Amino acid sequence: MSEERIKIAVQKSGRLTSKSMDLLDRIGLDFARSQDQLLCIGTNLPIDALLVRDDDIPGLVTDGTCALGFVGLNVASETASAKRKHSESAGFDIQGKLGFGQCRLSIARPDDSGWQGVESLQGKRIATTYPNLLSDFLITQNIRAQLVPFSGSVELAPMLGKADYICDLIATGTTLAANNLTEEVTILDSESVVIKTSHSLSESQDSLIAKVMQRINAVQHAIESKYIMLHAPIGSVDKIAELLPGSESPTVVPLQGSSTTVAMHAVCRETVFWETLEALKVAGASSMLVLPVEKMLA
Ligand code: PRT
Ligand code: ZN
Repeated sequence: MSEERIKIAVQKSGRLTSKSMDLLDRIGLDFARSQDQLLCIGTNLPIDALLVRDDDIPGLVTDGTCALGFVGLNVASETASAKRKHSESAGFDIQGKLGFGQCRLSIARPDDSGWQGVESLQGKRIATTYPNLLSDFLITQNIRAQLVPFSGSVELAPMLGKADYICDLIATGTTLAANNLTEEVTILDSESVVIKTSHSLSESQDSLIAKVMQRINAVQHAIESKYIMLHAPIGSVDKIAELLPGSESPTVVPLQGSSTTVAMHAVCRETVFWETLEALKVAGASSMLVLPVEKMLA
C-alpha cells in the first residue's frame, strides 16, 4: 500500500459503529471491504478505514498506524490521562466532536446509602473501568479513596460487596436504576470525537487529513442547520429576519403578482423549534417550509 494513503480507525462492532460508518459515507468515502473485513480500502480517495475495538483506537493513532480515529472522548481522555501519569504526551490531538455517542462518566451510590457531597467518598472503595480519569477527579477534590478496577459490569460491584460506589458511563440511566444506584457527580461529559496522530506525516497525507476534517465540519454544520423558506408581508421583513435563529442576512425575493408579499429564504444554523415557527407566524410569516441541509461548505 502506498505510504501516501491514510487510515481512519473506527470501532468494529459496538455503539459507535453505525454512526461512524454513516459519517464516513456522508463525507463521501467509498470502500471495498477486504476479506478479513478489518481493513476497508478506500476506492475513491486514498483513505482506508481500519475496524478495531474502540479501546485500541487511541494506541493505533498514537503509533501512527492510523492518522485519524473516531472514538469516545471517555476512551481518548482515559488514555491521555494514563500517559500523563507516566509523563508521556498522548500522541494524538482531539480535532473535534462528532455529535454522536453522548454519555457521561459519573459517580453513583447505592440508593440506600447516604450522600453528603463528594466528601462521602473519603476513604471509600469506588469501582471503575476509568481509574485514571477518576483519580484525576479525586485529586482535584482532595479525596483519598480506594479505586477498585473493574473490566465490565461495574454496576454490580456494590451488590457484590466489592465497592461502596461506582464510577461508570451513563446514557439513559436505565442500568443504574435497574441496579438500585443513584447518580451523584458527573466527572466527564462525553461524545465521540475525532483524534489525529501527533506523528509528522507527508504533505499529501496532511492535505488528505485537512480534506477529511473540512468535510466532517461541513457535515456537522449541515446536521445542525435547516433551510427555511416563508412568505412575509414586506413591512414585516426586518422583524421576521430577527426571529430566524442563527441565520445571516436572509435572501428576500419578490413573488410573482404580489406587491405586498415577498419570499424569504435563510439557512438557520440553530435548531428551528415549533415555538420559533409559531413566533414567525405571529409576526406575519406564512407558507413556511423547513428543509434539512445535506452539505454546507463555507
Ligand atoms: O468491543 P469494544 O471494546 O469495541 O466495545 P465496548 O463494549 O468497549 O464499547 P461500547 O460499544 O459499549 O461503547 C463504545 C462507546 O460508546 C463508549 O466508549 C462511549 O463513548 C459510548 N457510549 C455511549 C456508551 C454508552 N453510551 C453507554 N451507555 N458506552 C457504554 N455505555 C454503557 C455503560 O457502560 C453502562 O453499562 O451502557 C450502560 C449504561 O447505559 P444506560 O443507557 O442504561 O445509562
Ligand atoms: Zn471497548
